[in-house]
Formats: sequence, C-alpha cells, structure tokens
Amino acid sequence: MKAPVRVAVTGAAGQIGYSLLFRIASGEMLGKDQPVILQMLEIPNEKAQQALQGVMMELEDCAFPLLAGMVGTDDAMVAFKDADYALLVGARPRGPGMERADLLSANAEIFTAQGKALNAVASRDVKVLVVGNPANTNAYIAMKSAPDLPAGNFTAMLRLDHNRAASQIAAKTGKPVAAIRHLTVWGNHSPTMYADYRFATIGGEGVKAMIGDEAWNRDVFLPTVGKRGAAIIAARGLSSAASAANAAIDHMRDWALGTNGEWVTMGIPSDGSYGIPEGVMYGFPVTCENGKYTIVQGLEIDEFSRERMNVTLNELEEERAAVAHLLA
Ligand code: NAX
Repeated sequence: MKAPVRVAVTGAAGQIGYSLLFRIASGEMLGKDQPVILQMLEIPNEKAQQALQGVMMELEDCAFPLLAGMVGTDDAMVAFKDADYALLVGARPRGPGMERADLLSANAEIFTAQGKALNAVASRDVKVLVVGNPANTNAYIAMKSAPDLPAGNFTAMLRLDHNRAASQIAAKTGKPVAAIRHLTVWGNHSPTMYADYRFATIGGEGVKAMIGDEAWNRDVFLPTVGKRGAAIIAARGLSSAASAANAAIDHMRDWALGTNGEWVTMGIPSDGSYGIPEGVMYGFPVTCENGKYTIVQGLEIDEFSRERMNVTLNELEEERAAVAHLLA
C-alpha cells in the first residue's frame, strides 16, 4: 500500500462536499491503492461546523479502508497543511440584491486568503482545483496570491461543461458517451464557454460530419450546454451537486493518473497558446501524463470559433479587471 496523501476540501459541509468526500475516501479519485487523509475546511460558524462534524461521523461510519485520517477545521492554515491536493469548493454565493461586482469582491477576499494559506503551508507540488464560482477568476486570484507555488498548480473546473457537452453529443448521435474522443470546452465556466466538437470523433468518424447540421451547434447545442446549470436549478430547486462532484473527481483523477492520450478540458493559466493572453485562467484541451497537463497544440481556429473564444475571453478579462485592485 502507498503512503497516504493529504487531500484538502473546502466547503466540506455543502452540497457538493457531500457528494465529493465519500468518493475521494473510497478511492475513486486517486485510485484504489492510494490511502488519503481528508483535511476539511468550513466557515467558523456554529451551524457549518456542526454540519461538518456530522459529515465526518458519516465518513467514519463508512469504514473506508483507504481513509487514513481526517481533520475538520475552520482554519485554512490547518486544512492546507502539507496538502498534496486541494479542492476549493466553498465560495460565497450570490445573495439577494448582490451585484456581480460584489460577488467578485466577496470571493476575491476568500480566494486571496486561501491562496496565501496554500502558499504558506501546502506541499510545493499541491494540485489545486477551484470549483467555487466564479471558478476561473477565483482560481486566478488564488494563483496570484501564492507566488511561491508554480502558477501551473492552480486550475479551474471546466470538466462539468465538458461532460455536459459529451452527453449532449451522445444523445444527438445515439452513440455511447464513452466512445467520444477529442472534445473540448474553451474559456470561462459560465454561459459564455465555447464547447467545441469540431475535432471530436466517435469510432474514428468525425462528429461534425455525423451531426451535419451547423444550425444545431449554434441554436441547440451551445445554448443547452451553456445554460445547463440554470436548467438544473429550475428543475431541482438546487444547483448541480452530484454532477459537479463527479466532474471534480474526473478532473483530479485525470490530472494525477493521466489520460492515456485522450483530451480533457481543464481551466489552466494560459501560456499564450491560441492567442489567449498569458496567465488568463482559461479552459483548454489538454492531455495529462505523470501528473502534468499539456495543452493540445495545432488546432485550427475558424472564424466562428475565434469569435466565441473571444467572447468568453473578454468576460474573463472583465472579471480580472474587476478584482485587479484587490490583488495589488
Ligand atoms: P453550498 O452552499 O451547498 O456549499 C458551500 C459550502 O461552502 C457551505 O457549507 C459554506 O459554509 C462553505 N464555505 C463558504 N465559504 C467558505 C470559505 N471561505 N471556506 C470554507 N468553506 C466555505 O454550495 P455547493 O452547491 O456545494 O456549491 C459550491 C460552489 O460550487 C458554489 O460556488 C457553486 O456556484 C460552485 N459550482 C461550480 C461548478 C463548476 O462547474 N465550476 C458547478 C457546480 C456549482 O455551481
């Protein structure tokens, strides 16, 4: 058996946390041979801390063979101590009457503090995934607040959008979702994201040709994927939780254990590829190997795609500008 690794999860008593922690502890994220120590962070509020205690009791009651230890805390310095993986799920939701700028700055405060704590106490190789919204900008803020850690350790979750896109294509083509290769989602985790199946194949056949109908892409596919989060809220009365936790597991598993050449989508700091300015936390197609991701290169960007990629980039630039003064 391997030595245990430390996995920090913030927002541990929330909806996503409840779907996520049990899967991490059962080995679905890092493998059935990898013991984990869960380090869970919640806000210093009696109700939240009590709820966290309840989650920890349930984790205990599962008697997971791979769960080598647990810490529940309201202190980021404790939660992130020597963390090898950090899933930043907790965030400030938009309250009644709250403007977008207020939401950005409330979250900037959280992710500045958490970035600093990671910088101070986490493993130098910590792999960070930001799930809490606005995920890309929160990840950017955490990255900027952790100057002693490699910027590439910070990522944002686009995987739910990727998985949603894959399922829509499977339904449209009548093919199994597992057979879809080379799909990606560019940009921000928001309705502006650009899900792109131009390079996707199923059984070696091009998905674009299989679907054939350009209008479906623009009029059905992109709005369906972009507004899927809102559709879930309308149907369930609550935001996506199990599917978000599942996407977080997929993201971390693939980053840690590799994708065998398959493309996945990760929000990562741009290296300038595809004309996306360096440092912007943007969804790219990547492959993962030996714990590292690499952007898929050489894809042709047509006019429609460039336009879509710019719309989502502009939104990210606006978000970045709105929090710039807080990072100075
Ligand atoms: P919940 O409100 O159920 O849970 C969030 C938990 O985080 C709460 O228990 C809260 O006390 C805690 N929290 C808040 N601030 C914290 C802080 N500074 N430190 C530690 N804990 C803190 O929300 P849930 O449904 O679990 O969603 C969590 C976040 O994921 C939200 O920001 C949500 O918008 C975002 N999502 C992101 C998705 C993505 O694809 N990137 C999809 C799903 C989800 O909407």
